[in-house]
This record gives sequence, C-alpha cells and structure tokens, in this order.
Amino acid sequence: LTSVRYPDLKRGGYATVTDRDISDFEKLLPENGRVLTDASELSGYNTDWLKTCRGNSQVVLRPKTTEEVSGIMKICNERKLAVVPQGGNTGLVGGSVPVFDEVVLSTQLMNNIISLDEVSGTLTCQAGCVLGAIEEYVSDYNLTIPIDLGAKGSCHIGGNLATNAGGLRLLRYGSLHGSVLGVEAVLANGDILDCLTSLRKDNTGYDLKQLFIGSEGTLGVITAASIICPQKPHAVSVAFLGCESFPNILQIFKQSKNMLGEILSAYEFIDFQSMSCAKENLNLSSPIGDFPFYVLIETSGSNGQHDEEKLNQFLEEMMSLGLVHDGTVATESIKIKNIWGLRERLAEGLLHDGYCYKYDVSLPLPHFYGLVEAMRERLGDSAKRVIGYGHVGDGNLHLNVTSKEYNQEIMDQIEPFVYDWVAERRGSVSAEHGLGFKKRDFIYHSKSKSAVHLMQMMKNSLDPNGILNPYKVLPSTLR
Ligand code: FAD
Ligand code: S2G
Ligand code: ZN
Repeated sequence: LTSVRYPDLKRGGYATVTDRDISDFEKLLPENGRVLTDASELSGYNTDWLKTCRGNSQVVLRPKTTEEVSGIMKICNERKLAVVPQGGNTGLVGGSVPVFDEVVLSTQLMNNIISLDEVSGTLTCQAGCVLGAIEEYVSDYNLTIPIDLGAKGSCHIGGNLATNAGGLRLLRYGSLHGSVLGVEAVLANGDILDCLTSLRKDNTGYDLKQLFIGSEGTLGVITAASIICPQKPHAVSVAFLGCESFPNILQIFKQSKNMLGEILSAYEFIDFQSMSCAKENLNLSSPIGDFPFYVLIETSGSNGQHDEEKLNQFLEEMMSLGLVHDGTVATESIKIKNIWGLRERLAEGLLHDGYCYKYDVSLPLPHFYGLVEAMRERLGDSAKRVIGYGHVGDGNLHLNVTSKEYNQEIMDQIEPFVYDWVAERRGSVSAEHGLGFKKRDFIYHSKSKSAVHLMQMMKNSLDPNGILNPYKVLPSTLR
C-alpha cells in the first residue's frame, strides 16, 4: 500500500484496525473520549503543527495510566498494529503524526504531578504534563523547570524528553540528558520499564533512561519522568542589542561570558529579515529601531540591582567598542515578555507566509551565519523569505525559508544542498528538533554507518515487530 502523499514510500506490513480491536481498546479505556474514531475528532491528531504532514489514523487512544498504556501496547504488539506516541503535537519534523494509518497513542490525559521533593527540587510527573503547567506548578515552590521553549503552552514533558528538546535555557541548564533523573516507559510488548529514580547519582549498570531521551517514540512510550528543578532565579533581566554584523555577535557573545559570567542564562539572535517577519506577520516592533542583526541576552541572578548594573555596564562597554549600535535593558516582566516574544514567536510568524522549509542545524560558530547567506544567494528571489535566528549560545541555527505554497523547485534548490553544506563543515543536520519523518534519510550526514547500524540493532531488540513510530528517525534504507 503506498500513499498519494508519499508515492515512493510503501506502507509496512502492519495490520489494520478492526472493529474487534476498537472494542478491545474500549474495554481497556472504558469512559467516553478515550477511544476516538470519529473523523472530525481525528484530523488534529493526524496533522502536524506545521500543517505539512498529514496521516490517516482511524483511531486515537487516550490512556490515563501507565497500566493502560501497557495494555494498549500488548494489544498492538500482538496484532502488529503500528503506533505513534503523541504528546502536544508541536514537533517540527513530522515525527508526531501517522504516515499512514498508525494508531495514535496520545498522552493528553496523563497529566498528573506524582511528587515534588522541595529540598532536592526533584519533580516526578506523568509524561502528558504540559511544560507550561509544570513550570507554573514548581514556581510556587521557588523552583523552575530547566527547559523552556516557545511551544511551552502545548508541548508535553514526555514529548520534550522524546525529542531531547533544547530550547531557550540550554545555555544555562544544559540538556535534558543531564537534568532528567529518571524515566518510566512502556516497551513495544507492553512491558513497563521502571527507571523512575530520583537519585542524582546512581551508577548501577547501564543508564537506560538515556535511551529514551531523544528516541522520538521509536523505542518506547515515556509515561513518567523525574527532573531536577533548579532554584527559580530572583531576578531576570533581558538586554536587546542592535549590531552591524554577525562577527560582532560572536565577539559580544565572548564578552558576555566574560563580563556576565554566572548570571548569563540565554544568548539568542535574530536577523533583520526575522524582525521584518515579526513586524509584517505579527504586528510586533523592535524596541531599538532597525539593524542588520539583533541579540537577546538574558541574565538570571539573585540580586536584580547588581544584575542590572552589570548589564548596563556591559552594554556601555559593547557600545564603546563599537560592537553594539543601540540597545535596551528590560527588568519589568511585561517588557521582558515583549522582547522574548520577538524571538519566541518567529515560528508562528513564519506560518503566515504560507509554506515553511525549516532547518534546525548545529554549526561551528565561524560558519554559523554563512549558511543563511549561502541560501539567500542560491534562492535569489524565488523564495518569499530566507531568515536566520536561533540559539547562538548552543551553536544552533534556525534557518527558515518560506513560499506562498509548497514549491518543488524551491525544495530541490534547498535539499540536499543545505544538509551537504552543514555536513561539509562538520555540523549536525538536526540540532534539537530530531529527525522524525522528514529528516531521517539525512541521518548519515551526521552519524557514521556503524552508529546507525547499532541504532537499528537496538530498535530491533526493543521493538522486534517495528510497531513503534515506524518510518521515523532511522533511514528508509540502511547502508
Ligand atoms: P509531539 O510533537 O507530540 O511528539 C514529538 C516526538 O516525540 C514524536 O516523534 C512523538 O512520537 C514523540 N513522543 C511524544 N510524546 C512521547 C512519549 N510520551 N513517549 C515517547 N515518544 C513520545 N524544540 C526545541 O528543541 N527547541 C525549541 O526551542 C523549540 N521551540 C519550538 C517553538 C514552537 C513555536 C514550536 C511549535 C515548536 C518548538 N520546538 C522546539 C519543537 C517541539 O516543541 C519540541 O520538539 C517538543 O519537545 C515536542 O513536544 P510535544 O509534546 O509537542 O511532542
Ligand atoms: C525555536 C522552533 C521554531 C522554529 O524557536 O527555537 O526551535 O522556527 C525553534 O524552528
Ligand atoms: Zn530552537
């Protein structure tokens, strides 16, 4: 069975859902709204956030407990029904929606806090907790979640772990591989893997939880996690600076680490074309006029006055060095929110253009913005917009190209050029969004044959029937 959308992709030999399966699922999930089969209810689950991937699932299952997830997986594994685990469905690589008619297993109703140890700051919660909701919950205890992203209003912590999401605070708090202490997951055969420890140190055998962080739903369904939550900073300030060139941004970055040191909590940039997108599509405005580049620096410390002094001194120093032409420092939350909005809402702004070709790459800093310039040169005026922004502090560029609707010529101009360009400079073709469906066949641009071979072996041993998120992460043909 091939699909009209992906003519060269054959559906795997999975079973199709029968009425008998539906009644088995309904026995397992008895209340209303837990087994969805009505076409009108299914479309949101079948379409990704970018509206560029659409599957044809005939059933969405909404379990509340780990045991129910286990029961679902037992049935699907017996019946060889393919399953897509889905959290907030904010993923950007087509990993969270079916390719054909896979069953969607949604964590929407698995949104309970399990425990919070206020002294150690360890939060244990179900996978379906929305990131923004647990941030609010822990902030009442003067704690914060060590990850923040523009999708916090709808992404689930289980999805964050499954994609090893980076986000806006990685510079300060590191990756989830470090801040996640424990994971509970259900394997393809329904076995419940309890690695839900809250210990900071536990060197007894292989660190299995790490397997699931970044596995994008292909090795198991994450059902709960324990995370170490840092103290909530007493004082947050944001500086928004305008500068002439990208090399200036790198020099400012070096200085910011030097002069702001331990209070530096984020270092992001957007280019002029990004600001134009924010103005035209979201009606936002720059607080400091127009510049070729903008830098957003966030500090999080314990004493607002000290931090503000430090930031203002830093700003003066950067201006006296001619690295910054203008800048503003915000300490009130509404001004901070508006400045962050210029950065966090770009993904939303881009959607107004029509179709978005999205590239989330890691690059050595000397080459960082060169990719945007190379892409602009290559596309000329065939695309509506070519913009660059991202997490400079992590070496992570978000290159986005837009056109009114999908255009194969533009796509052929971009791919595989963009991935070859990144690989030639020893970057990564996916810094934080994962490979999902869209980028899986570019895995060899960033991983060796031996690495991909071992990944396939692990996949085969954990999911021998290949029912967990097929057509994702691993390449369609092994080399
Ligand atoms: P989904 O989209 O539902 O799923 C994502 C993947 O994880 C899929 O492969 C799915 O099968 C799998 N999955 C989901 N839940 C589970 C589970 N419980 N067990 C096993 N597998 C599961 N990403 C970043 O890294 N950094 C950013 O700064 C960032 N900013 C964003 C801003 C916006 C506006 C948007 C729309 C997205 C952004 N993203 C970012 C991408 C996306 O939000 C992240 O990938 C996020 O972690 C996905 O979480 P989710 O719950 O929506 O997962
Ligand atoms: C970000 C997600 C959105 C995008 O904003 O940091 O990770 O446009 C991105 O890529
Ligand atoms: Zn990002």
